[in-house]
Amino acid sequence: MISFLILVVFVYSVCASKHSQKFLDNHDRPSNFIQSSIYGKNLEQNSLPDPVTLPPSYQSRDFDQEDAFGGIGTFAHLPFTECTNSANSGTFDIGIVGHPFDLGVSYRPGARFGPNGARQGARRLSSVGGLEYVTIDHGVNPFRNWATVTDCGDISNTPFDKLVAIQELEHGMKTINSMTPKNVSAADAVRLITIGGDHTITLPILRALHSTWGRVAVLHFDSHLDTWDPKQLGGGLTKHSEVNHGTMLHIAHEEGLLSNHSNMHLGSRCALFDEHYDIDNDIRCGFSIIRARELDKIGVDKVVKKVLDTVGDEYVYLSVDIDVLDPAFAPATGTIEPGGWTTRELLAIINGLSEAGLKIIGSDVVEFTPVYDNAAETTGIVVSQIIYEILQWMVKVPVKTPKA
Ligand SMILES: *[C@@H]1O[C@H](CO)[C@@H](O)[C@H](O)[C@H]1NC(C)=O
Ligand SMILES: *[C@@H]1O[C@H](CO)[C@@H](O)[C@H](O)[C@H]1NC(C)=O
Ligand SMILES: [Mn+2]
Repeated sequence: MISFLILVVFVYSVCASKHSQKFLDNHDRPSNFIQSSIYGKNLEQNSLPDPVTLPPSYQSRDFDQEDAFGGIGTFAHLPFTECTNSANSGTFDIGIVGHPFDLGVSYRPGARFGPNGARQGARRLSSVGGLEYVTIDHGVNPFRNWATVTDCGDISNTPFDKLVAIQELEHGMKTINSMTPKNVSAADAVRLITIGGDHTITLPILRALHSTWGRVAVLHFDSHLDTWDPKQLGGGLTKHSEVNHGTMLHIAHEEGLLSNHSNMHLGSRCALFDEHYDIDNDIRCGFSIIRARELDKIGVDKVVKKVLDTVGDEYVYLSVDIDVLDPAFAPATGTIEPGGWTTRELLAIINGLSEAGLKIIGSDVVEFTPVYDNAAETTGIVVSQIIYEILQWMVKVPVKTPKA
């Protein structure tokens, strides 16, 4: 085989040198590869088009942050704002905030890289010219409506101590939450969409938002309940072990952060540790449940109606654990449960809640763990699309605080 290859190379080089000799003899030396190739033989010398002179709008695009391949990788190419800096108060209405934290997981780790994974998944979204300029479903460009939307970057937190990290996240969220919105005629508080991070982060977020909004109805899209008694899930050992991504809603209830009766789990399909205790405790925490399998029987509209009937005009905090989706649609997560909703179903339910005008005051999308994603970035793109849908909701429904 090798000697055959050597022979081929030898014959080829002899022929090639003969050819170039011929060109030289004819004073017809090829000046580029195309002319010397067999395809170039038939090309008229003057048939190639002149280089195009770029119009001025293109010449100024050297560093176009809004271009799909320009600038630096913020969420949907949004401008970056240091949202914790009081000098930036009054410059934005809605912020996308990353929480790179995963010290609270019980199974696969790595969600601390979720915020940047979601930004990668959001490259195709853009405020101008991108795929989502105005969608056929919304007819609104949420990046160019009454609200100024920005990427706040990630909140620093230590990877060495879970409880300290949670305090850092709460402090960061409180600081951003205290900023004055830009469009004060539409809203009297900024609103934030947080990218996790494991689900523990919902606890510091709810703590940070409480002084602004009071008790909120949590709409919790998740395959699991996450109201587990800390004594049961990881608890009884140290304080550190009690605060984790399966207990944070229990703790939020104990701290008086949740609505008394209007919280809901949507898409549940988990195993229970104790059938009776877990459900009783969940009801005590103010939750009702729409299981994943109920959707097939009652449909999207009935799910939306049940939520409206439960929540009424209470303030809504939306928490989306990406494991609410079937692993076919979102494989890259920590605690996978087969048998979940499709992306279309989830987006349609969120859209239904938005159309109904539910008062959304904040949101998170959590448990995206990029290291388990595939080459097609399936999960990262889905996470970015869910955030886009939530953004549509926040733009559609401006909300005033109880003080207003
Ligand atoms: C502020 O928001 C209102 C809608 O609530 C809108 O009518 C108005 O144009 C916005 N102002 C600016 C400067 O975008
Ligand atoms: C919710 O429960 C708390 C504690 O029992 C109580 O103080 C509060 O008044 C209740 N809120 C409403 C709106 O019922
Ligand atoms: Mn969860």
